[in-house]
Amino acid sequence: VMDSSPTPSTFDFKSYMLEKAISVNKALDASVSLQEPVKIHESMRYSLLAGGKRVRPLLSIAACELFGGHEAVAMPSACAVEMIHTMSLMHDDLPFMDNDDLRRGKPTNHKVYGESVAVLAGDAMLALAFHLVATETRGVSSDQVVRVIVELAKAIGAEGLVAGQIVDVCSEGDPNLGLEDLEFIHRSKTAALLEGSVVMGAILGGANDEEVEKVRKYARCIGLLFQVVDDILDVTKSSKELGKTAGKDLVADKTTYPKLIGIEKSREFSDELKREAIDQLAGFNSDKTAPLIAMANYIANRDN
Ligand code: GRG
Repeated sequence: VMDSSPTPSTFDFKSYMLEKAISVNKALDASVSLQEPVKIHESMRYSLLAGGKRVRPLLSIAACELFGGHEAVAMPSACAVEMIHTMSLMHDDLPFMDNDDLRRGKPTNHKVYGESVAVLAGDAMLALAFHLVATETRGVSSDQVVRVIVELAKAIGAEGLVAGQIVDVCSEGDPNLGLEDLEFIHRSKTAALLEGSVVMGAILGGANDEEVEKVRKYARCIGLLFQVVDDILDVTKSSKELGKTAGKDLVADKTTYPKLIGIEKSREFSDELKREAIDQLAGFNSDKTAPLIAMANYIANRDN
């Protein structure tokens, strides 16, 4: 049996991620069975179990464990945030949104099941996420469960994911898109659900209000960091791959951090965000902050 309270010096993030991803995948598999109507459940399972790094569930579990909660307490919420993430990708991939044929190395949901099924499977997954949190969360007060549901709703709706997507969609090709707009899109599209994931886990772990706000700030920083690094990789990858591939990111003239402030300033900004994220964890039990610190480093240093 592995010790679930790692110390920073001995902490092996890769094994931790792998171990958690396995239990998350098991729980996700169990959360959608192949029942009638088979078509919709098949489509849901196709995208939900197609792989993915499981960053959001891992954040929920790690935040819960930071405050002494057990993995099992956070598991329904961990599955819920992955369901929301997956359904947002399914909808984003549709022809009238981002129009992608491939996702997580496989044909996109609508390519396999058709557009109507992909829309409905996404809708069903959105509902299932809330159902799971409300019915399967054990060992905490109903007040905590309600607060978790509030966080999840906030992260998704017109002040979260949807806000980011609508501004992104409406500003496509706008040459006047500025730094503030770009930051709004990233904070809403990407950081909001990462924030929700961490905060939900913290609430379930028993964090008090002050502690919740600290990890919220941590999550906001790594959320924006995720996107700034993505933008930087876009440039470095594009220049490496130029000539080899005609990938759409190379063609599309989208606004990025390097385009607005240059690559050097973008790198400085990402260093700053990483530092600010890790600073938020300074007051907590250093045995237990290792996974969240490692996650910030992982997001900052990833190379694809
Ligand atoms: C949520 C109701 C509702 C509607 C969706 C379409 C839409 C509104 C939002 C799209 C948001 C979007 C595409 C955000 C990008 C998120 C992002 C950072 C994706 C990459 O995440 P990773 O790297 O991917 O964690 P894996 O595949 O590893 O899970």
